[in-house]
Amino acid sequence: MGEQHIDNGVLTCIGLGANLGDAGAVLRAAQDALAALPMSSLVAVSPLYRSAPIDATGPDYLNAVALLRTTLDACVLLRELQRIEFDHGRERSIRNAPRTLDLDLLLYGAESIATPQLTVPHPRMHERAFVLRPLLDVLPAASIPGLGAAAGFLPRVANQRITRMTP
Ligand code: A4P
Ligand code: MG
Repeated sequence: MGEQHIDNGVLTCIGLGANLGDAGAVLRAAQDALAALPMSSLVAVSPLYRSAPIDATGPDYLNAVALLRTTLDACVLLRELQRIEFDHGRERSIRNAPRTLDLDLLLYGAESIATPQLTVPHPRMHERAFVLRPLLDVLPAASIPGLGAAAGFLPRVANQRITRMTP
């Protein structure tokens, strides 16, 4: 079961977002659910950030990024993330609709994946301060396959409103 220590496996980055209900409580519960995933260990979780909705409407989001080491393959991990979303009451409606919990698989080691269900790296991650800022907190040397150093994209998102909530 979860909370185990694993030394092998792939280092993955997961983006967490919520903008409905008690978003802080939802993100804390999501962290616990990630920590409980089988064949995985939660390495780090970034501070929480409050961010203005991008390509979306509704209240501000809370966002964070988790580092998870796992031996689950990427499509199994995606299904686990969708189960956690579902467990937290997400209603799938229109794309980019306000949601109680959104979990995106941002990076899966250095792999590039393109299947109908899964695109890794997440295709919009480098355009979004709410991904880049927490990602760089937990993994300053993060590299996006095909694009290069994540830190190199920060200047391009400097106009997006985002505030760190916790130290
Ligand atoms: N899918 C493909 N690749 C991936 C991946 N790497 N990670 C597929 C997760 N899912 C992936 O996702 C739709 C389908 O994408 C899934 O069935 C899966 O097979 P979804 O979560 O149901 O829909 P979505 O979240 O509305 O779409 P998506 O593409 O995740 O939206 P985005 O681009 O992530 O945008 N503004 C702020 N400030 N903070 C936010 O967190 N989030 C969004 C969501 C928009 N604006 C935001 C934020
Ligand atoms: Mg999503």
